[in-house]
Amino acid sequence: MKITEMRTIVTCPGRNYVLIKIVTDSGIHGVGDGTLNGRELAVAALLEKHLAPLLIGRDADRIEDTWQDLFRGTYWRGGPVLNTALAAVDMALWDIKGKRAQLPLYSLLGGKTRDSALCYGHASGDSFEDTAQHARELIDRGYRVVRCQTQIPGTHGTYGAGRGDAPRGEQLPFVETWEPTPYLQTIPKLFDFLRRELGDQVELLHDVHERLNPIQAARLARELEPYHLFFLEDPLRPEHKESFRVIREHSTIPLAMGELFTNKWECLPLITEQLIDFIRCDLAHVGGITEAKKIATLCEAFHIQTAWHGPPDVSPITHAANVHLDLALPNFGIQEWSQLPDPVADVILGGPTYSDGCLTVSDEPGLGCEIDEAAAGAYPYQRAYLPTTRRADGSVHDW
Ligand code: KDG
Ligand code: MG
Repeated sequence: MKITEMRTIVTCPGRNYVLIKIVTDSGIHGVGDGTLNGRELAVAALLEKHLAPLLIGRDADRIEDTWQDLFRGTYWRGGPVLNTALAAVDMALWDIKGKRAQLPLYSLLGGKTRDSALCYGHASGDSFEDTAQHARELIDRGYRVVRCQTQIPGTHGTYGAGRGDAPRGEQLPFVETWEPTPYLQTIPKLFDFLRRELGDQVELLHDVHERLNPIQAARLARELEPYHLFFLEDPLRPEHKESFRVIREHSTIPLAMGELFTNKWECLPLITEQLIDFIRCDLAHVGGITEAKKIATLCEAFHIQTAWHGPPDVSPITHAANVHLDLALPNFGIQEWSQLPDPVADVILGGPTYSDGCLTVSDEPGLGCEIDEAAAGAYPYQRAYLPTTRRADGSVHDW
């Protein structure tokens, strides 16, 4: 079964998405997601100008060989742009394989190890009460695990605090301000408040979004211990892998990390030294299903569970790939789940279904998603940047 065409579709049904369709001479086609938030067109150009010509005439069945060739064979390797494009191709080839076999992806991955995937939603607020109220709304809708973020007094824009999406700069990035001291003072008080308001039955977690240095992260982890978080997410920058030891030395809080990693080698020291408890790679940025499955297997050997990144800035195709893996993997932990803007369903058909705190996918062959290209054309790309962050003295900080 030879690849005859790869089409790249850039669309904005409320969010910018870079999608692909790989077409074969048998008439079967596959869909993939190559969305990299704020740098969408770099991936689109790579797919269209550089990768499409390399794919024409290839055997669509040879996923691993194609992965190795696009990762290593092209010499320039790794990083979010190259590996997001690779992920799109990888997903589309798995979709084709599933359609050819007439089997859903989870079945090709070894079959279900569970009937549904536990997921968590995001509660945000400008105050502790707002965050608690949002968490209550999610709990009422069946969520058993809730990520909680709140606005930090004295700062301007705080990651995850606003309801809905982060402010998106269309001309230039929106600049947030940030200081670690008020953050470190606020977050333990938030969880103290939330436990008193919400009780002990609901699982809570928090995303630091790589904003602390090692000793600050260790302090936060220790101070959050009484509130028994499901996990503390991304406490440190991805460059600081060895520094996770500092947090481990001071706390037993479960740690999650990985949405900025782009391949298995970047994850390795955290896995082999058991410095984390959950791996949170993004399937769309790590080279797709092929690489994520290998990362999960490495993690299984070190008693680490998966918690694949599931933000609103990747399309339902990646969310579907996440859940297919979740259903098949023995060491699945939890799945992040985000509500997508309504028009997304006009463009991408299929994707996971939420019910009672868990996600499932259909038994359709492959990923179970389709792209309506005519509908996509009605939602043209709109430039949008992620915010950036500066300290009170004007210096750059991690967003
Ligand atoms: O584009 C950036 C987002 O994907 C990221 O900020 C979301 O941290 C995130 C999360 O945990 O969902
Ligand atoms: Mg995160």
